[in-house]
Amino acid sequence: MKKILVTGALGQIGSELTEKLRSTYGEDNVIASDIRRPEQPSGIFEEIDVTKEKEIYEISKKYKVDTIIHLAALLSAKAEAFPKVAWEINMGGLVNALEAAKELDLKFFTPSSIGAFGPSTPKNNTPQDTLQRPTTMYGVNKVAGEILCDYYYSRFGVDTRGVRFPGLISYVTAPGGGTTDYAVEVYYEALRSGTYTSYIAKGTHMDMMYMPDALQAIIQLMEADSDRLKHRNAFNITAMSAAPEHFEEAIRKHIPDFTMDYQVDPVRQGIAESWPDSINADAAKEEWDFEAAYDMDAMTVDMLEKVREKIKKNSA
Ligand code: VAH
Repeated sequence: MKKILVTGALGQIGSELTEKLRSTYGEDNVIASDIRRPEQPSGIFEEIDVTKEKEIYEISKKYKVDTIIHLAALLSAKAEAFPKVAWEINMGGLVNALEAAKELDLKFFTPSSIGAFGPSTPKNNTPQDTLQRPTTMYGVNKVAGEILCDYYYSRFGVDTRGVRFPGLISYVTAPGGGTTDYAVEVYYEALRSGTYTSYIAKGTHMDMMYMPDALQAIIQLMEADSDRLKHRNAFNITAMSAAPEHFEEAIRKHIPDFTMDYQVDPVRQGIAESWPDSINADAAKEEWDFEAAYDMDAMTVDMLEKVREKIKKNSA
């Protein structure tokens, strides 16, 4: 990768990935884009509506990028609330991005998710290759997206690559409209009020990962030797399988009086229960040497420190 266009650059992943890519590949080699211009863009920024057919193509051509990292999407809970809008953005946007990559011969990354699995998928140690019959619009978008990216690889030779992200925990930009957002909120509330009411029930396991590992995974996969890849779209990756009480336990090691209670949101609980409890990530290790660096305790130390700083600066 030398010159990269990031769509969805203002989102939870995009905001941190853009900075990481700029420090890795050079400030002027990363073009950030999103549906709206931020007040103070931190570098080259272009407004792109990914549902408009030619906008990704035009900007990719204007800056002569060699890679598109396509992150613009609605997450699971918002997609369940607005399924048709989700289809237009998540699938319409993806086709437009893939067409630009095909026309301009660009490398291509877009994330899938553990949401690409459904209730009939093996729940524990979910295999890389298995039954995928998701029961959410987000999951339908993700599994369709995986197959579409494989099609653009096999039919048109586009170098498409992707990972199935678990729930991502970060402190820079809050996630919006996800099922796993509780795993971010809990750190803020632990520091602000000392208590958190989880909308996901005790004992509900989902795979999770700290954002630094997610960013490393994207760069490592995109730089991996293409000949080693037996899979492309998309690799299972994970750092931990966790339920709300595991966050409570880890936070209590630093804030002993922290308490968690539960007020389950049936919609997001239903989505969570349709996903795996734990996934098998052997293929990512075997084919491009990926291993997460942060476990629950290491993530919690860093998250509490960073969120404390944000609250102190009153920017949280
Ligand atoms: C969501 N954070 O909750 C996303 C992610 C696995 C979860 O796809 O929708």
